[in-house]
Parts: sequence; structure tokens; C-alpha cells
Amino acid sequence: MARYELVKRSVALITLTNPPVNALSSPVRHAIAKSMERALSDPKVTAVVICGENGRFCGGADIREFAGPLRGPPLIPVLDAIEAGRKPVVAAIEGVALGGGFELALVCHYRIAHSKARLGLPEVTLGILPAAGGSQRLPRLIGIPAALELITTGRHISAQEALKLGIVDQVTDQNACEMAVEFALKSVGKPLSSRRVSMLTTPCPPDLDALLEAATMQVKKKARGVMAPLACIQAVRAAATMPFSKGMKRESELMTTLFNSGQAQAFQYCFFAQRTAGKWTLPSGAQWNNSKPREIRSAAVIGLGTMGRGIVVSLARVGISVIAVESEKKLLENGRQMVIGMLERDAKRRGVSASLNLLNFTLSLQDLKDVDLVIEAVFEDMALKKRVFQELSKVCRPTTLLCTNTSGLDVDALAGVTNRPHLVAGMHFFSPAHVMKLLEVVCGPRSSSETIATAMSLGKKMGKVSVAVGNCPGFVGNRMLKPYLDQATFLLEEGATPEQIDKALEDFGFAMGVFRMSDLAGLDVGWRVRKESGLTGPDVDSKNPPRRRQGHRYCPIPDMVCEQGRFGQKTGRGWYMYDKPGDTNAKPDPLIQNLLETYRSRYGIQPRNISDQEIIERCLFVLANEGFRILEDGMAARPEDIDVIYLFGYAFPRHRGGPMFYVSMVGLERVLERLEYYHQAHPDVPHLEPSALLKKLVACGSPPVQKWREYIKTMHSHL
Ligand code: T1G
Ligand code: NAD
Repeated sequence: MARYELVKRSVALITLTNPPVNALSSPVRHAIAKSMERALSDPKVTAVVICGENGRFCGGADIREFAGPLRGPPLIPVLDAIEAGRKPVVAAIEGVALGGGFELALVCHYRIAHSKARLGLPEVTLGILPAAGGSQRLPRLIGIPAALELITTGRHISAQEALKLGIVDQVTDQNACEMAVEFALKSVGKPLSSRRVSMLTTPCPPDLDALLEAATMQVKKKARGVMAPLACIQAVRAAATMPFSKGMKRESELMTTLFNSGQAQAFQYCFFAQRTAGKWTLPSGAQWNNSKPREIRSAAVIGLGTMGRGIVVSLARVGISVIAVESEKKLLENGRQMVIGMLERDAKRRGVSASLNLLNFTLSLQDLKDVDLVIEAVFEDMALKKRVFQELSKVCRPTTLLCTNTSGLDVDALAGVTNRPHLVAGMHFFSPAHVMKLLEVVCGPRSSSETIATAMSLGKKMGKVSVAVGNCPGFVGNRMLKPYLDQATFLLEEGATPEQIDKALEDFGFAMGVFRMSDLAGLDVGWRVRKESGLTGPDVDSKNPPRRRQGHRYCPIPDMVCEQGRFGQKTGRGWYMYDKPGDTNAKPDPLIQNLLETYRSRYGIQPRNISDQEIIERCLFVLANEGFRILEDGMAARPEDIDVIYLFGYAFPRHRGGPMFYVSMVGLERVLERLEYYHQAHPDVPHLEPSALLKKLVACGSPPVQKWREYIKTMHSHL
């Protein structure tokens, strides 16, 4: 767990050996403590260097250990002994020094970093705070404002920034370990007291209260209801106002509160869920670790609308050459300007040069003969998409992968019109495609393992979180969204207002409630889909009983809003009103209030007071209920995949862990009981009927979410 060697006759080199990230597990802590004791007591040793194997210093505490009781030596005394020792200790930082790894570096007397190393205190992203002295030492080393920013955001910084901030003493392009040994030899005999960060006085700005107050406002605005950043601010305040030992006590109290809050569990679940999601399997037995992706050097994107542009940018910025195709000259020119602008802004932000030389624009599919992969992003129209796929089938070489960005159409039907159904898959990006991190990779029944491996790995290369899903209407994310949106509009019928529903969801943790979000996305998109699927329109409305479609309850209010030309922010009117089109400041609109009142009285609905609890239960339990059905149907492999889709594609609040984790925390028994209750009250809403899997899990004693897979395994998988 740590290798001990004597180098240059007098330097003890301690190498952490706990792959893949040298996390500070119990055996590693034990090994560090023992190695330090040996180094400090050996008279031959004049200095110590600590480094990590495989070019990675240390990724921090072992997060897997958080779930159980503490075993082995606690970290703080191990670190304190390093700092207090009478021999100089140098940290040789390569790869990463994160969390406890950074804290380990902070107790060393000197820090040498490789130029490619990244440092940070990401604990806040795990719902906790730097709890091995980081919240007390970093402000002492670099001052309150800089420490506050790093600790409350969890941002990773480069070695160069760390040097500028005074965190590291030297940055090198060479072997950091060898440099550290040389540095250690030179530091022998020099006084150490000024190098012990805990002994420094925190430079305290005169406007401390105002600074902390501003930081508090900022984090409250950014992450509603999240406790960790607020606790981080309190810990930094302690560093500014208390002696080190008292500050450490405060750090520990705050950590205990966070650890027991439930939020930390949710954040840590998200960390592992994200890493689990990449591990796909298909019914054939092919999976992430036995299927080889193809290398994609060139791609084509068809359609330069909202989605196509973002997809082109996502491909080009990771070095893939792209041919972009439009249907008309003017649209092509417009698309070209937009893509170039987006790519230039993106490059400027990242401080690199825009890869415009990788772009080509054309009106002809004939130019796609030699590309490795195509992503189709034309209108959501099956007949049009089929024509495009038939044409691609003729033009592209037989090995080219053909992917579609459809939001929910049958990927297999598209595969069926090609001469290579095994090379067809869905690559469902989210809007805006160059910003949103989620990619649903839709596995058709005929998609080959190589096709899925390639789409998944291409997504990763583009910086996306890729999740493999089955081929069903709406796939996973959009399929679950429908019953959730339905509940929100049913609640409007029954007496709620858009602002009330939004507020309940925002208090739950969403950055935007469902109506505010719909106004941002545009209401016309869903309206067009409803018209095309026969749910609304002049013919349909007259042939169906009011508020019923296909035998079920249907709320026509969203259609009525669209009929008035209210398409959301872009038209300055939607569920809310805005000062002008494009404005983002949503204000309650008396006209909507009027529309709701007239509607209710037309259908004899007596409005009732609806509690926030009912809003949350109806919207979110129904969302998870559809998630259970998706698991039953084998359209998602595990609950973690669904949660990752909601975290990265639909901004589900991270401190709630995702819809499936959230209901597991509420308690499956309670969720089942509430769904039964609501279904009884609304028997014409089938989505409220508890799913078979939910019932089965409750019958089996409500196992934790990580165990659900065992109960799903017996069911049919489409993945
Ligand atoms: N503990 C346990 N497992 C970890 C881990 C950790 N700290 N970091 C990574 N892993 C696993 C991960 O689950 C995956 O496992 C494998 O390593 C590779 O990770 C006392 C309380 C270091 C930047 O928050 O940010 O210190 O899937 O796929 O893309 O105050 O991992 O292979 O089974 O992400 O190269 C603070 C978390 C802890 C850092 C590498 N530390 N890690 O990224 O690989 S709290 C962190 C990362 C703490 C102190 C506190 C990244 C990475 P598997 P990966 P990567
Ligand atoms: P859009 O209307 O903004 O753009 C579609 C583009 O395709 C238009 O510019 C059109 O000129 C072009 N086009 C049409 N036929 C073409 C052809 N034969 N050859 C070349 N170009 C052609 O649509 P969008 O919002 O970008 O959606 C594209 C696809 O992505 C749809 O399948 C949609 O369901 C899906 N999608 C959309 C979103 C979203 O939020 N907008 C999210 C995920 C997926």
C-alpha cells in the first residue's frame, strides 16, 4: 500500500501504491504512518519524499469506505505527524492531488508539482467538506478569498495556477519525483517552522463578514438547499477567526453534520453511479470490457438546426473532422456561421485555438463516401429520416456507422431501411448539444457490440456521460418525462398555479420548475409532437370526449396555451409573461390565471388547495414509477443509469441523487402506498398505478438501490 525505499543514501522515498488513484484507504493510511515513523527514526534519513505510483499522487480518501464504520488509523493524526516531524518532507505531485490527497500535500513542508498535475478539494461535490485539515490549512496558505473559492466550488486547478496561488513551490516538466528528491536534499538543515502550514496566521481581510456573506448568497443561489457549500464557508470562517486546534474541532463538527445529513450519501451515490453507467452490457453477453470500439477520425452531421450545430462543435473540438450537411444553400450558410461562432467562442473560453480546419460544409450526401460515422439530426419525421438512411446506405462505404439523434423514434425501423442494420444505433444528445453532458446511446435489437462500444466511447471522447438504453418510444429520459409533465398539468386543472408548482419543485432542489423550464425550451415542440401523435388538433378534439384521449385522462391546457401563440420565452409569453421576447425573467401572468379559472368552471372543476407535498409526490413518484417500468422492460440496465440520465440530462438535483435514489430514500413502502392512494383518486391515469417491480421490491423488504439489479436480472433485457 506504500513502498519504502532509501534513495541517494539519505532520502526516504514513500510511494503510495493503491491503484487506480492511490486513494487513502485504511491500509494506505496505516502504511504511510509506519513509513513516516521509520523515516523519522532512521538516523541515515535526512529528508522524505512522498509520491504516488503510476504518475498519480493521490485521489483522496477512499470514498468506498464512507459507507461503513472507520477502520484503521484516522487520517488526521497521520497527517499531523508528517507536518510536525523534524525532517523535511516534500510532496512530489504528479497526476492528481485531490481531497485528502491535497491535504496530504499540504502537511508536507514543500510541494513540487508536474506541469500536467491537477489539484483541488472536491469534497463539496461529494456533499462534505475537506475534513483532514484542508479547510483550516488552505486559508492559512493562500488567504481567505482564494481558499473560499476553491473549497466551495471543488474546482480542480492546474499546477501553474497552484504555483501562482502559492500552493506549490515549484512546477516541473520533468520527473516530479526525481526533482523532489533533489529538492529534499537541498532543504536539509533549513528551519521548518515557517513551512508548517498549521502554524501560519491566516491573512484576514478587513471585510471578512461582507466577503463571507457574499459567498453565502452566491452558493445559496447556485445550489438551492445544498448544505455542503454553506458548511465549507463556516469552516473557512473558523480558519479566519480561530486558532488552528479550535478550527479543526469546528471542521470535524461540520463534517459530522454533513455526513449524517443524507445529502452526502446522495452525492456519493452520484459519484459511483456516473462511473457505473459507462459499464454497459447487451443480451448477447457483449459488454464494455470485452468489446472493442472503432476509432472515429471523421464524421458527418446531417441537419444544422438546434441539435446538429452543437453536435458538430462537440466533435470538432476533440479533433474529429466533420462534414456538415444541410438541405438548402441559405440554411447551410447560416449553419456554417453559427458553428464557426460557437467553436470560436468555445476555443476562446478554453484558451485554445478553434479547430476550424476540421470543418467542411456541403449540400450533398454524396460527399459522405469516406466518413467513419454519420449522425443524423434532421427534423423528427420518420419518413424523412428513412429517406436519409436509405440514401446514406447507398452512398457511405459499407463499414460506416449510421447514427440518429432522434428524440424517441424507433431506431430499429431506421436500421431496417439500411443495408447494415448492425451498424445503426441512436446517439441521443441533449440541447444544447455542445453544453449538455448526457448522451443516451440507443441500442437497437440489431446493433452490434462494436457499434455500441464505438458510440459509447465516442461519447466519452466528446466529454459526455454516455448511458446505454433500449429502443422504446422516448427511450429512457423522455419516456419518463411524459408522466411527470402530465401530473404537473393535472395539478393545474385541480387548482394549482404554475408558480406554485414551480416553487415546490425549486424548493425540492430543481434550478427551474417544470413550467419555467418548458418556457425556456419552447412549448411549440411538445405541441407539434402531440398533434403528430393524434392527441390534439381540430379533428381529434371534436371526436373525443373532453379531457380524455385514448381512454385516459388528458389535459388540453398546454394546447390551449400554444393556440394563443404563447410558445414560451422566445415569444415573450408562455406559462409566464416576460418583458420582451427572449427575456428570461418570468412573471406570473393574470391571463394564465384567467385561462385556468375559465377552464375549471367550464368543466365544473372545484379548485382545491394543493399542498407542496402532493405536488412533489405526484410529480416525482410518478417519474420514478415509470423508471421502475423501464427497468422491468429491460430498457435501462440499472437504476443508476436512470439516475445518471436525470442528473445530467434533466438537471435533477444532485443532493437528491436522482429519481430512483430519491424514492429509495423516501422508502419504497411509502412510495407504493402513496401511488396506490393517488391511483385510487385518479383511476383514469395509468401512470399512477404502481409498477410490478416496485411491488416486488417492497415485498422483498425494500432492498437498497444498489441491490435492485439482482431483482431485475430475472426480467427481460433489451440491452
Ligand atoms: N475513492 C475510491 N474510489 C475512487 C476514488 C476515491 N477517492 N477516486 C476514484 N475512484 C475509483 C472510481 O470509482 C473508479 O472505479 C476508478 O477509481 C477510476 O476513477 C479526507 C473526506 C481521481 C480525477 O473526490 O475525481 O478526500 O469504476 O473513472 O477519470 O477531506 O476518479 O474503475 O471501479 O473517475 O481517471 C476526495 C474523486 C475524496 C476524487 C480520476 N476525492 N475521484 O479520474 O478515473 S473525499 C475525490 C476523481 C476526501 C478528505 C475527504 C477521479 C480522478 P471503477 P475514474 P479518471
Ligand atoms: P431543427 O428543426 O432545429 O433542425 C433540423 C435541421 O435539419 C434543419 O436545419 C433542416 O433544414 C435540416 N434538414 C431537414 N432535412 C434535411 C435533409 N434532408 N438534409 C439535410 N438537412 C436537413 O431540429 P432539431 O431541434 O435540431 O432536431 C433535430 C433532431 O434532433 C430531431 O430528430 C429531434 O427530435 C432531435 N432532438 C432534438 C432536441 C431538441 O431539444 N431540439 C433534443 C434531442 C434530440
